[in-house]
Amino acid sequence: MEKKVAIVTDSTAYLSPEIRKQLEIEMVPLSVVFGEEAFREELDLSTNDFYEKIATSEQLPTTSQPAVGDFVTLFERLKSEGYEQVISIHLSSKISGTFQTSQTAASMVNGIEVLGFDSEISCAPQAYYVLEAAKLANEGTDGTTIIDYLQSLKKTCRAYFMVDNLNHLHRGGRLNAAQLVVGNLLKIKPILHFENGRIVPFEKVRTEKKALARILQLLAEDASKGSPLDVTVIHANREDGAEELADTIREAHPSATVSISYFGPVIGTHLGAGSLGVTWNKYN
Ligand code: MYR
Repeated sequence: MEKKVAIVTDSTAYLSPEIRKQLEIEMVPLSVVFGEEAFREELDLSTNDFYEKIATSEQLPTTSQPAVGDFVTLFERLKSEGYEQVISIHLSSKISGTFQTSQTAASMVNGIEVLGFDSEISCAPQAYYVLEAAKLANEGTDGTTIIDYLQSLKKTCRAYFMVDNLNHLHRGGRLNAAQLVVGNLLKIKPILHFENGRIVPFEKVRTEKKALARILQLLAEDASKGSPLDVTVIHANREDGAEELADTIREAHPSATVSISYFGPVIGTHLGAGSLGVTWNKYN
């Protein structure tokens, strides 16, 4: 007998409410905190309002993971709706306690099996895992098979990003590279990526132009090996820059599908406005 499998993620996948509704994906929000006031991203604070607020506010925000009760309430509801399994897909457990909190909640709810998936990343690549999982769940695939498939996809995931100012990542304690603090003073624009769930410098580059050129070179290398290119450009309040980059990629790779996504409030707090990222999957 097929099991009814629910798909849960958190807000940092930045999947639109329309797509979530269409594919029956549940979302648990993280929050940004200004002083004493917490705002759940998307629900209490839109991405545009967030970037406007940080541009004008003296106070720098921090972020917080969902409360365990948010997951307990959701898992209880899913159980009452007849779901037997949940795939709970979250941002890297090395940069947020969200994954661990979902696991704690899972141990508090009986009668529904929660299978956690630590994406070891966030944003558009996390969304990719969520969409793949939703597709399989809608086809009636068992939860364990879905988790195995997602694990196998991990080695295909490529994601590089760059920030305008390293201070945000440093302040939030999410950068594993003490030497880059010096780099920042020298105005180095390192290309960053994830390694074992942590953010580390991929290469130190002196200008943004060079960093973008290098990312495009990495993309071209994968394309030349025959990877079907499904590329996402991600931006932090930098729509024009993202459009320009997307156009450059489309020109260089006419057969590629290129979409644009964004760094919402929680991730934007840690990266800062102006950040850009590029992600794709390498299948060979
Ligand atoms: C929390 O307070 O639990 C949330 C912490 C979020 C840290 C985010 C660090 C930056 C992640 C960049 C993702 C780029 C993906 C391509």
